[in-house]
Amino acid sequence: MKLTIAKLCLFALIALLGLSACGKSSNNTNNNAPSNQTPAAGGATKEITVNAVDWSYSEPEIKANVGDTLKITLHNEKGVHGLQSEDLGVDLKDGETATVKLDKAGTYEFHCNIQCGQGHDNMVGQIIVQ
Ligand SMILES: [Cu+2]
Repeated sequence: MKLTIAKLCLFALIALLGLSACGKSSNNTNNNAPSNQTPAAGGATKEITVNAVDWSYSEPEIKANVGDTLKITLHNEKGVHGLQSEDLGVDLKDGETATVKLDKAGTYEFHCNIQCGQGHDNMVGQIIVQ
């Protein structure tokens, strides 16, 4: 007797799982349609070398799209400078490259983080992600 009840329960369980599996697969078909209509923007890899002199950057404004990957290299042309963006987790010294995935739209400031003299505070720029 106990065995029969257990078998019935098992059968009911299998039937329920089967039904829910069918429900899920039909939902997936519906969900795929709208996502195909809105392809993600960006996705390109952008390579930029920023040349630093006393006291400015050659690329004070860098523009990119959401979803892009930015490869940013710092090259010191004159003086000793750094390039840091806390928001993007970038901290470069001369000759270094950082690779950043730009997931969120926004304006990200960067600045020199090596005390380089009287124009140090002018060494700022921004990365604009649209
Ligand atoms: Cu500086």
